[in-house]
Amino acid sequence: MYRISVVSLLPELVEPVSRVGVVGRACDRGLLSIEQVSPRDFAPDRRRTVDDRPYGGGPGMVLKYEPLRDAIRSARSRLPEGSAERTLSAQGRPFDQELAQKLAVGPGLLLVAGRYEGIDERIIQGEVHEELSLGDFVLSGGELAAAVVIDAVARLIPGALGHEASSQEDSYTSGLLGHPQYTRPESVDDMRVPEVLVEGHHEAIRRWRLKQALGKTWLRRPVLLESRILSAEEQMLLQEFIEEHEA
Ligand code: 9D3
Repeated sequence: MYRISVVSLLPELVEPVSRVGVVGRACDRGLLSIEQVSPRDFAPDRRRTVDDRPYGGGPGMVLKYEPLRDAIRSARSRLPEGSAERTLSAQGRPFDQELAQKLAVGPGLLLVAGRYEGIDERIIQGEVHEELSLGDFVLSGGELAAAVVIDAVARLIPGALGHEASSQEDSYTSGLLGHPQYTRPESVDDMRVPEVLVEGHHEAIRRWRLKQALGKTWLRRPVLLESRILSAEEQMLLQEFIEEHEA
């Protein structure tokens, strides 16, 4: 069983992912367990203080060292040896599918979500060294980012997607944006499903989908194509797409 522990001040924000959908089912099937630990339960004072004013001044508050350290150590003590550990912060290295795949190897994952202006830097120095970000936009805290990481990792745990689907994309579409999808009806509001999909020739469909995936990636995320070696067939399909696009 893959074990995840989340240290955060707002477990209510993370919890829904562990109850529904792919992640919820993985928990129900006993493939995954998700535990929540709050630094508030480790604050020694009557008011259960977890934040304080930043040294050097400035707006907002900073998550205090000791309650966060103790919550992290408590969570760590109940995770398997060799579990990965990450904090979620706007200053982190960008999270991507390659890291999701590494984390999914297991045996467990400790996620620390910040709040307010951030966490005391000594937590990163002394406890959880690696920081992850979801990208260049500002969230109010790390909890939703932790939920995103849990979703991306959990669906890669063997068995989590059930028998019907595979998390291992076909190798030839990995690193590309998805191709367009259609379902019934064949015609609606004067828009038709592309004929090639209706005709049902598997090889023609495979080529059409690959061409659309390459073309959409070229249009929207050209950098993704730079780090990918294109086969002769892919180069030809992309060339066709570009010519049709420019026409
Ligand atoms: C507006 C405050 N910012 C000043 C430059 C710093 C800042 C502090 C705390 C920005 C964001 C946050 C809270 N964000 C996260 O904890 C976070 C996050 C994010 O904001 N964007 C993308 N990924 C992540 S992961 C955690």
